[in-house]
Amino acid sequence: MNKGTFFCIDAHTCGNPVRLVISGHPNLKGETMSEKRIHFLKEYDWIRQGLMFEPRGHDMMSGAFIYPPCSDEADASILFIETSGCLPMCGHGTIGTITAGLEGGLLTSKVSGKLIIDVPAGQINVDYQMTGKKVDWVKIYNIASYLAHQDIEIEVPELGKIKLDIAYGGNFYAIVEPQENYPGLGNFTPNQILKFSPLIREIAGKAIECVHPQDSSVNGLSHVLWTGEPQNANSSAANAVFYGDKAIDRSPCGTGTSARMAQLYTKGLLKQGQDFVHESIIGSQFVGKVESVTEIEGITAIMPSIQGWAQVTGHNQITIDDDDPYAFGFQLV
Ligand code: PYC
Repeated sequence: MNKGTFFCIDAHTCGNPVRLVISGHPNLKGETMSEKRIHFLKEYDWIRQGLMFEPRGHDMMSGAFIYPPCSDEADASILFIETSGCLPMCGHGTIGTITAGLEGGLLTSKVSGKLIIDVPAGQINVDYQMTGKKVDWVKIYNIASYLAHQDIEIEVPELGKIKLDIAYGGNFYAIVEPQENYPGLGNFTPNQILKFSPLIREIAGKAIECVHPQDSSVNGLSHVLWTGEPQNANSSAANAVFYGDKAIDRSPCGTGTSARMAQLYTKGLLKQGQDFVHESIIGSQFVGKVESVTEIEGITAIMPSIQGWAQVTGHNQITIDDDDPYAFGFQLV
């Protein structure tokens, strides 16, 4: 029996996939996107699994649904889906969704070049530029981001002692900078990132509690951000973000860039208003900036922006039929 047919626009943001689902939206209960996200996870997670996992998706697959706005001032809402669940916020996902949504005529703004979007982590403002029917770039004014924990020391099997910070940029990130047992991105292979990231996430996640002070449904250390020297002369820094079970972000990672800027700003290593050109593992770039400074429940936080681009790669009609033994996908972990 056919469980659902989903029309999708496939795109990538600076190299990382975004599958914008444009039909087959379940009716979600809740006043906010945070509540709707919980309802989706409880009742409709099969849709995420079917569209993100193999054989219809893959380890890096990430996507979104556009919903009507939850608040009077917003133009639309976004629900993010990916292999590990529904992220509260996803930067590359937003840039890809806005690009595909505008080019596909699914999003219209009240003010040209500007959008207000409700996401599970809160509300974001977006600027964009179009030439004809193509979106040139998208700039996200992300939610408040902050350095949550500093100088955590853990013992990682086969790697040894690792020191890390934990910062929030829409998801919680363990940030690993070059040190005695980590030589930096240039001398660490993708296989090493895939091997050691789940260990770091598990060990640090057990040792340190990560809960957003204003929304306890946003919790848990989910991502690991490895830093190093950039390849491009005009980049400020490089990073590789591990997410899900086997994924390394091919984009510079929007929430990761926000978390990294919060860490650097709080440590006095980045100034408000300064461009922070962040490079991914494949050399693609986002331009980040600390737009202003605020606080969350007494903790210093930044209001970051991230600018990047996306490209539509195709249109897809995906069916999920429960006659298929792999209707709801599988993962090789
Ligand atoms: O761009 O925020 C991001 C992101 C999160 C996971 C993968 N990309």
